[in-house]
Amino acid sequence: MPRRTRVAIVGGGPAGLLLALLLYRAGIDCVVLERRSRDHVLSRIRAGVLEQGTVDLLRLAGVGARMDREGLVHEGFDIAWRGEMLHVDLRGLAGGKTVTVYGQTEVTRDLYDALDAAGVPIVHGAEDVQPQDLTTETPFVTFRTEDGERRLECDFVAGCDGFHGVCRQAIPADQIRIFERVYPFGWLGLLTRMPPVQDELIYAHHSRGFALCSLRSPLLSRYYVQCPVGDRVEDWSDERFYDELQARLPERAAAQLQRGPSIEKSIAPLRSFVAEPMRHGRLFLAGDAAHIVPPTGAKGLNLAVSDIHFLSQALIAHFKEHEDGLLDAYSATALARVWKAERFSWWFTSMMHRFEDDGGFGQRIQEAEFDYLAGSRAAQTALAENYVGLPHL
Ligand code: FAS
Ligand code: PHB
Repeated sequence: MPRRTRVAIVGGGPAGLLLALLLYRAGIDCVVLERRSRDHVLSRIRAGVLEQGTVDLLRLAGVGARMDREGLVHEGFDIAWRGEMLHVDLRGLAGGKTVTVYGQTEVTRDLYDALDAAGVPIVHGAEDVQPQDLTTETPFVTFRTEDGERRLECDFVAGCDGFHGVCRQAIPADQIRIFERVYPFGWLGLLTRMPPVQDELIYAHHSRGFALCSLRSPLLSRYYVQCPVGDRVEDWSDERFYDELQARLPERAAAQLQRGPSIEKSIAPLRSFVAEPMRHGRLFLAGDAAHIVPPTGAKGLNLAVSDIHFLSQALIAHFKEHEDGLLDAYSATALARVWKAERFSWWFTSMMHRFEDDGGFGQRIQEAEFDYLAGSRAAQTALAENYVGLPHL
């Protein structure tokens, strides 16, 4: 592990790993500092839907081969409401664009494999990482491994350490502004080695709560049900989960459900969150370290990738062309796209979930949202173009 590098990347999730690979491809040294073990990082089950822009960037980074072989191109999805199914024709409505179903775990695995092959230093088990002297020309990062205290000198620090990371916390409170909305429910997710209800995703609105039928492959299904925010995984047996999922799906879809033992089950809280700006001196935030969206719009991972698209271009311009215009514009550029995805994720979440305290007015507004969507090509086009991902620029 070198004592000095160009970019110290804190966090070995998709954002940090993709940045490391893009910088390596541009001949720029970097080091990834990851708190957890690789097995732990790869044991997480998270996002499942990749926007076209994400697919394109992963190919550009040289990690698209397995995704192209195993990923499932989806041309549309269904919205279930009052027992009906509204098909959203992504390809037809969003100018031929589609999404690819390929799990974040697989994206992360592909990135790790490519970085190992490239010999990019990745430190797992990096404890007590502390970015320091961020507003000077000589920032550095201290951390601890089993070999003892370490110090990494660098030109820049990329804060890719997720919502619970340390990089955002390293910004003085009077230099950062937080925007947040916490939803009064969570998503209970279940993974099972069974064929899915159908080959396209189903987003279901129901008086009992939201449900989502997704997949990772034709023999690996991923399901979610909205659950009370205080619930624990141990409160939900597989049987209770499947009973609730079936109760929230239209009969035709429910009849297709094949119940299998859960191989993963977890509850994710839902929030909308943005930290502004995404830069402090020589620290640049990217991905969940800077923003969180409710997973309804399948934007979290894709936003992390678009941040890295902007940040990698800016860092390459700095080191290769001695140009800092992109670096100086990074926060504003990234936030412009982040807020559009925050809006879409909030809107789709507000429409599809059961809000107990909304009273009659909130439920009537949800009904009107769906009726307008079902009757308007313009409304469906707006939904489709946001779902496939707005242009990076
Ligand atoms: P990540 O959180 O993935 O990675 C950050 C990395 O930094 C982690 O490996 C962490 O161990 C490490 N780290 C943290 N603190 C550190 C420290 N102090 N020092 C060193 N390393 C540190 N998005 C969707 O689109 N669809 C979904 O269904 C979906 N489900 C999700 C479920 C859960 C439980 C969570 C938490 C997120 C989910 N997301 C989903 C969003 C998710 O996919 C994120 O958007 C994505 O992981 C963002 O990637 P990163 O920004 O790299 O952050
Ligand atoms: C998933 O497959 O995990 C998934 C798909 C679509 C979403 C959220 C999660 O909106």
